Amino acid sequence: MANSVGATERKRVLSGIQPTHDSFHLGNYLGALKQWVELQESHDAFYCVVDLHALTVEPDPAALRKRTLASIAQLIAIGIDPAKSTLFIQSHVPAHNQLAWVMECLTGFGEAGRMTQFKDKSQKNGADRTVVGLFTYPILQAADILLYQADQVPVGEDQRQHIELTRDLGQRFNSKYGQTFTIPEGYILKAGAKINDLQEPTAKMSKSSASQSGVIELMDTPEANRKKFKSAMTDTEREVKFDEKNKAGISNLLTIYTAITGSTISAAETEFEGKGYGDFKSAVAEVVVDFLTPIRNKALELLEDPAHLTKILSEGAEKANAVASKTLAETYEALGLIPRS
Ligand code: ATP
Ligand code: LTN
Repeated sequence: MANSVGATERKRVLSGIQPTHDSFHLGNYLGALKQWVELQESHDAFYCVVDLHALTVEPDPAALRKRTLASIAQLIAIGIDPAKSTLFIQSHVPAHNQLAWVMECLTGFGEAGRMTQFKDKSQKNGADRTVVGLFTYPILQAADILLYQADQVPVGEDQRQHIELTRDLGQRFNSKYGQTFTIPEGYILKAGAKINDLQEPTAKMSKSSASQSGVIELMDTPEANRKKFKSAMTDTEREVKFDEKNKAGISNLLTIYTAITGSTISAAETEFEGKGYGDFKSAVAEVVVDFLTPIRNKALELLEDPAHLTKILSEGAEKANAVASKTLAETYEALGLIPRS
């Protein structure tokens, strides 16, 4: 079994994704999830659906339940193999909340207030509608990572600051109370780390965008996704050329095209030399749709057998709990909390 043989020598990787929507999008996939799949071959991998983080956006219980299972199905459909990776739901491992409290007691108020994602989201919603959970969100994330002694954390560019906070908290704890946590590194690729919205190509593709017309969803129908590519925002020139500053839309499409096909930007520029934007957009749509269709079908098939998913999750929770409770016990011990006898 990949999980037991050599697990001790392999580096550990951990990542998480929120079940806040019915579908993941192409940005999630290219920025993070694609790397999750690759890393499970060489690393001892722990991947979780962070349902507790999703509580920061007022949940609808029925939707949360459905989206959590849909997230698991999509992760398996893109290639996360439960025989290779420990796949679990965050709330199945109580140590996440427990370590988060410890980390909250190590985090400065100003330090948490400097997190740009918190600043952006709280500014958007207004102070009265901002919950404290949004403020402590990155600290729960730090606990997710530190609990598993992760060496690497595959995420998109927007998570860099949260990984930095995780490192600071881990180092702070280790220097105050003795070596307890592995200090993780972000695993953030250059290509694909930021995929932009097709309609607003200077903003990141996001699950919580006001309009979904520029967001390519894994679970959307091929027709819907084709349409979104056809109406993607471009510019008034004619040349398919990578230039993020002046040609944000075309550059974003080139990034998507090369990330899916494995081609390079310059090869793609040559391929589409002399062709119009219409042809280019259709070509990008086709490679993406061809890639996503089997994923969508597989996820839909998995969702027809929820008992199978529940079994995978129960095994995942078992393995995750074993690792997490050990780290938590060491943390409590280092802090001087008396263990229950
Ligand atoms: P929201 O915008 O509502 O916060 P999201 O779409 O960013 O949601 P998350 O669940 O926060 O989705 O992110 C999951 C993973 O996908 C993270 O590792 C994040 O860095 C990555 N990611 C999200 N959006 C993009 C994007 N546009 N390009 C590249 N990576 C992304
Ligand atoms: N904030 C992350 C989700 C997340 C995460 C984690 C990522 C929660 N816990 C632990 C990596 C490791 C996001 O993607 N928005």
